[in-house]
This record gives sequence, C-alpha cells and structure tokens, in this order.
Amino acid sequence: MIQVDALPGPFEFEPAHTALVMIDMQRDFIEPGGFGAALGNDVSLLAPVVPAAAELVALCRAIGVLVVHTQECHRPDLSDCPPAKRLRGKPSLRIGDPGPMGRILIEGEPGAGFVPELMPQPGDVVIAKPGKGAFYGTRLAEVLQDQQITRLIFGGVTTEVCVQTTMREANDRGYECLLVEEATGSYFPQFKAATLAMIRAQGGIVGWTASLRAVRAALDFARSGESLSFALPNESNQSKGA
Ligand code: C5J
Repeated sequence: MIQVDALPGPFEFEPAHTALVMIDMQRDFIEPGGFGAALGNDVSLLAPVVPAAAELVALCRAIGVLVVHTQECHRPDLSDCPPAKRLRGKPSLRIGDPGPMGRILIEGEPGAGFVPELMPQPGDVVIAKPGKGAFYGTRLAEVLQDQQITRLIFGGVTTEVCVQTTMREANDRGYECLLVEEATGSYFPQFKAATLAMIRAQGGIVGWTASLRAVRAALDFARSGESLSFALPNESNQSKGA
C-alpha cells in the first residue's frame, strides 16, 4: 500500500487497483487557436500544467498504475453534441467550426488531439467523451470494473469543469479519488483554488487533494522499501541458505 500525504488526510492506494485519469490534455484547451481560446480564455494559464501532468503520468506508469486519458470531442456529424452545448455563449468559433487546428473539438482533428507531452503510450486507455464528465456516454465504468480499479488519481484540465465533474461522477460510483494540484489547471485560478477546497472539505466530501511533490515522495518511499526488501533476505531465505 502506498500512502500519499494528502488533505484532508493520507490517501492510500495499491497500484494494481488504481488508475490515473488524465482529463482532456488536448490542444483545443491548451494551445492558442482552440476551443479554450475561442471562448475568450487566456490559454497560457494552462501551460504550467503540462510538465506536471506529464511527470504524474510517468510516475504512475512506472509503478504499474493504469493510465487513462480522456478526450472531449464529438463525431464529425455532431450527432453527439447537444445543440445546448454548441450554441451556448458567444465563442469566436463553435464546436465543429473550422479553426487553425482543424474543426473545433471534432474527433480526429489536430486540435482535439493530445499535446505532445501527454501522448498516450501502448497500454494506456483513451476515452473519447462527449460531455464534461468522463463516465457520461463512455465505456469508462466498464474499463475500470474489468481492471478491478477502486481508486482514482486525477489530473488534467480544466479543474472546475471536466476534472471536477468526472471526480464527482466517480465519487458517486464509489471510487476513492485524489486530485494532484500541480497536474490540474484552470483559466480561472480562483476557480481552481475553490475546487480544490470544495473537494477536500467536510472530511473529503468528494475526495483528497495532494501536491505532486507528495505523490513523488510517496512513490520514492515505496520504491526504497521495495529495494530494501530485495536487498535484505527474509527469514525463510536465510534459513534456506544456512
Ligand atoms: C471545458 C474541459 N472546459 N475539459 N472542458 O469545456 O474542462
């Protein structure tokens, strides 16, 4: 069992029963010319999330945690995009419109793809989702059940929209959830801070939050324990050798 120094208290997980859910690290949200920018947001605010999220993925992959990448996108005919979603607000480009990175939030278009640092690797799971929550209209629940996953670690963008929605969906489904602070971000820093506070309030009403440093330290500690048990023969080995 790995224990992370988290809030409101320690978060424990076994890698074999844990998945990292990395939410929507797509060019359309993180780079200029995409959906986030079309909504009038300063996308440069999300740049620091990229290296932190990439490190979290690498740390989790190294200890055998299943890595799941979600991708908010729609079919080219927009049949899975409710008009309410497409028509709301006054973005300079709507979902499905052609933009500098192809059609906005449409599957297979460059903008809907992942930023290079967060490209899925063999063995990872990719979940395309039409909504904000990653359980809605997807096979995520079945994937997690098949793999006997009980705990989820979260990162990705944006904190108060797709990350929080998915974490709440997961919480209602009985998953213990940890959100890693530096690996998530928002166009609105105050919304990120409020989301982190809401998640861990009331004894962890939605789940836990922890710094990336705390996750790194917990994994380093777990690895040092492994090398120690490898280096020190246990009693039965000693007696065999005697
Ligand atoms: C948004 C997301 N913000 N991935 N999507 O529309 O959070």
